[in-house]
Amino acid sequence: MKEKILVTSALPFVNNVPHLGNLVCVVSADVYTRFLRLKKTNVISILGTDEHGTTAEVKALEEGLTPKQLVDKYFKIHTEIYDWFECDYDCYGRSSSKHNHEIAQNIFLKLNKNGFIKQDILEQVYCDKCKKFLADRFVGGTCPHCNYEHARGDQCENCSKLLDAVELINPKCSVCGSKPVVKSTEHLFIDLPKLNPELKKWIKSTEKNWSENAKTMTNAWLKEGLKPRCITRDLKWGIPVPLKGFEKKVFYSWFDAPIGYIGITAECKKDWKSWWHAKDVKLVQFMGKDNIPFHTILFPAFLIGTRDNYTLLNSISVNEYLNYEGGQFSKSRHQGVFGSDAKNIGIPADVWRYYLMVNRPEKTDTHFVWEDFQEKLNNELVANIGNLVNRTITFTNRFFDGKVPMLTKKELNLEKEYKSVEELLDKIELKKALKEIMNISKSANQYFQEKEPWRIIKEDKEKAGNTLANLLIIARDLSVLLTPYIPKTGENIQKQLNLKQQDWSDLGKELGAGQKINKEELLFHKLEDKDLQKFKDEFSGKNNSPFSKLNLKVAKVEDVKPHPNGDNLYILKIDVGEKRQLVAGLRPYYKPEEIKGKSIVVVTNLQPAKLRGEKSEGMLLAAEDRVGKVGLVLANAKPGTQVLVDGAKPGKKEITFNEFLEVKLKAKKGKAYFEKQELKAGKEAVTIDRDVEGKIR
Ligand code: B3M
Ligand code: ZN
Repeated sequence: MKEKILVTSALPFVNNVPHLGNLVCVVSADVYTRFLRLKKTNVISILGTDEHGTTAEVKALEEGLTPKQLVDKYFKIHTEIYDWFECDYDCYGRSSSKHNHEIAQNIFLKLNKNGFIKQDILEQVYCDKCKKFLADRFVGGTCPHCNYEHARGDQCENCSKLLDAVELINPKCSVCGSKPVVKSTEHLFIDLPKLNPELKKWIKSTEKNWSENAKTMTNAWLKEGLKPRCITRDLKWGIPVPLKGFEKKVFYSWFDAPIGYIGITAECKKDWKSWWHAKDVKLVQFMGKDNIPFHTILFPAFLIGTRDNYTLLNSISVNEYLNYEGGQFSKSRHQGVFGSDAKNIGIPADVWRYYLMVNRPEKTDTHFVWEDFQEKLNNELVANIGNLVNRTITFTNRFFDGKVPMLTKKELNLEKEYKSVEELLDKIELKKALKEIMNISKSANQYFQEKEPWRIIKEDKEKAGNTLANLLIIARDLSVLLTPYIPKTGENIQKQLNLKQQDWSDLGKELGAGQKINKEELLFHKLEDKDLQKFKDEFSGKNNSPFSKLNLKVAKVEDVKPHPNGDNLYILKIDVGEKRQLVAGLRPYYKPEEIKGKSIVVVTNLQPAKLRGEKSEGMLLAAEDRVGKVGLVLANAKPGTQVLVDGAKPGKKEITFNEFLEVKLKAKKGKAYFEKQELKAGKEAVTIDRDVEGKIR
């Protein structure tokens, strides 16, 4: 029976925009799946988003959205990014789907019926002001071991001791700053000690297929001794627990997230059970190193405990971290390239994919470095692959009328090299395999140089033709070998060769002499130094806070009158260093005389708009609290004064309203802030003219 392979990529949290580091795992699983498809393997791949958990709730609070609105917003962003990165998954879905609700609840009920669920009291930190239990990362305080004042509920980054949030001295809610209390509540636990013997036996049977870091980390957890692990949470957003007395609780996101692989398969495949309840299926899982124990201990424990013969992990590929230019990726500091940035930079997805794989953090963390990125693009993609294919196609078009010349002697026999690439890919050695493929292309370039067809053509056309016939075969072979990594390039080479889709079995085969090929086309373009510098600056995170997208200025309100076609709208005439007109929805909150003569703050680089027929050249800033009270942002400075935060520069580009919304401004205690920085007009902080705390927009 032909082997069936089930490939999963860890499901990214869907409360942020994924950066290049987050894409390593997603692209790796896609590369491996594409390779298996080229070999006609019976394979399906699973990707999707991890949608529950405290982070989603807190991020939703920050963005003034419900958790559902938040995950819907970011699910769309993630989907667009994975599509753009050519990630072609067979099953793509969400851990919040109804399929996953049903399957997770079913697995829980089986675990409970089989005696692997225990009840116990859990002391948790509760915030009366936020009216919620706080997950570890949302509690801060002083570490009881080393007195470090900024320890988090789960770990002290100073002495790296694992903590329990209730141990913290002077604990503080990281959401609202107030002092939380400790509350005891009943929770449900998976009885890992009871499953330990079967787990250990299963791990012994399969860990030979695991990466070193997966074995090390799993055995460390086993050595420490498995304890019952809580799988319920006092949250509203999540999969409800189907057990009397626990209906108000939801599952811990690490319970329903790995089950999400099954839920997503069920969302997309009617025959999902033939993949997840099957002995003939090999499950290959890709993830970042921080996800290992959840995949090698927790998830298998859930499945083993059901006694339902679920498919268990067979081999695991774990990547270390990709960092950025010696630092971290940071959205708020606009440091590093995020998926949405890569889409807009104008460099094709294949180039990003190539860089992520040739620089894949397999044994240690690696860094994205712009100079290195430029070197890989210019000296490997352009100068090696691009150059070989371009001169082979161009030469054939120019000297052989675009027809494949006669092959009189096969001079490039690379079967051994192809076998080695296949073995490496079968072992998921993606980086090594890619380097071997690039060496094959290098040796073909050397063959081109040695054979000198441009000279030989003058004296022996047949001999030059044979050289080209050999090279055309290599160009096709490279298109197959590279397709898993840079699929659009593979497709393009086959288009230039005028070939239907090729697969692994075509490697080394002759091309029909006389077969017409197509016009040559450049595969890649160099990254020039000036662009390199521009990108380095743009994503450096220095003087580049997202705040610098905005161009805020002080404006004096010279006239206010009701908008003829908008009950809530005023038309304002302002002096912002130049005369402008604004339309503002302030009528429910202010009388005209309360605005006229005031110095307000205006977003001057917002795309101009027409509101009910009246032009609006910018937008004034006002704070709004959770009960809808509104307060104008005011400045004590002359019209045209820039309003900035320390270290930021005024934005030059015109921005959309959505881009403005990405810069989170808020009003607190009568002042305006971006992150923790005060907005200032000149030296003086701007103020909020009423007692309003909340988002500014
Ligand atoms: N979302 C952690 C992460 O994004 C988690 C993976 C779940 S895989 C089931 O790194
Ligand atoms: Zn709080």
